[in-house]
Amino acid sequence: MNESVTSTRYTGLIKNYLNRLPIDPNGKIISLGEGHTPLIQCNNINIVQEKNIKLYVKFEGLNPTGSFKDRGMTVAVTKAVQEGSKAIICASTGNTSASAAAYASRAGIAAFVLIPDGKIAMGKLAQAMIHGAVVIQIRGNFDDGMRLVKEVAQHAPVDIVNSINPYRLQGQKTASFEIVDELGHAPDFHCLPVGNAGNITAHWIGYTEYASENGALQTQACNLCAGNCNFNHVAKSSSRPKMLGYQAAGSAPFLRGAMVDNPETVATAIRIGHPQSWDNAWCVSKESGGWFDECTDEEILAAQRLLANEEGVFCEPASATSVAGALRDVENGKIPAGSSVVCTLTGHGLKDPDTAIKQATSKMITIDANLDDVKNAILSNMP
Ligand code: AN7
Repeated sequence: MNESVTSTRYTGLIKNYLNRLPIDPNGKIISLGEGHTPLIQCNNINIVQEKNIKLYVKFEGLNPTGSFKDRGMTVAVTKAVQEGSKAIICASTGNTSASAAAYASRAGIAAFVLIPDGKIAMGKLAQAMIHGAVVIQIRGNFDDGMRLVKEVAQHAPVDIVNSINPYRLQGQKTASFEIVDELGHAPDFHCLPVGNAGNITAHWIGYTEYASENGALQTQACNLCAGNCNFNHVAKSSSRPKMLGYQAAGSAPFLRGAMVDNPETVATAIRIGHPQSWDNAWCVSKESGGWFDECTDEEILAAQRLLANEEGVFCEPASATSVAGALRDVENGKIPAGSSVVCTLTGHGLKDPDTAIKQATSKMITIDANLDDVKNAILSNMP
């Protein structure tokens, strides 16, 4: 066995960013190889070309369980296991439960997940069930579940792995590291869909950590060559982006300036009215010079279709909120021409096949099984 081959194998974000995470490297690390997701430049969207925008999507749907939650879960579950925990618990709109279930099974501990009855996408439910979590459906929404999880954790030996667990945010901050490592600098704008606002907080922690270490706006040349090599030097000239948080119009407490009691949206992942990181997110928005805005369900679904049709990227509806908002703000000039923009695509489109099929523009054609009919189907549908 060639040792140099095995030692460079990517084995997850804890190993990759060990010196930046509060994890004991000598203890057991629970990883599924999360992180290291592609940053895809969008080349085919008209308005982006017209305004000379560099638009990148960070496709977090390519994490092991199909969402960004895995970044936080590897750190939270590793920490829980190293401290002797035997069970974790979360409330979830779907993705956290899928991730918690997978990492708990990997760790050999129990997972309890509280989900809103009938309001999570089918793929996410399948994940929680196949990984052997105890799935507790509640007649209520995410916010009810979150309240109950906080209460029950005081009465039962379970560790909460929602983003109120600080280790979750520590893991999720690594997405910012990857972006800066890859681009060589922070983007001008970073756009995220916002639910509990844990992820926008985590990204800001990451950008700030890199920028403060290297001195924001200070250029630090590579000390091995003239600075034009292909290595990923850490934050050579990293400042920090303006952070833009987009919510679904029916679940937009940051826009209302107050909690929303009965949130609704087709983007069930962000059907959240009482964000857990309320204060953090306001600080991020103000400190970065960014803003919050909202997108209608129609805008969200249109952005999901656009990415799928024009760029070959299939994300779930909640994730498309970042692109829906970004494109609108490119159009109206709030994001100036020439800017570099990263949109986080938080989850994979396969999570929610029902919504995708319902709104897909290409229709199925059913024909008899003969050559003429197939030929006809092709010739009458050529572009
Ligand atoms: C695809 O799974 O809250 O603002 O319980 O699944 O950090 O909450 C999911 C959130 C965006 C919002 N996109 O992130 C859960 C849950 C997707 C998500 C968000 C979620 P935060």
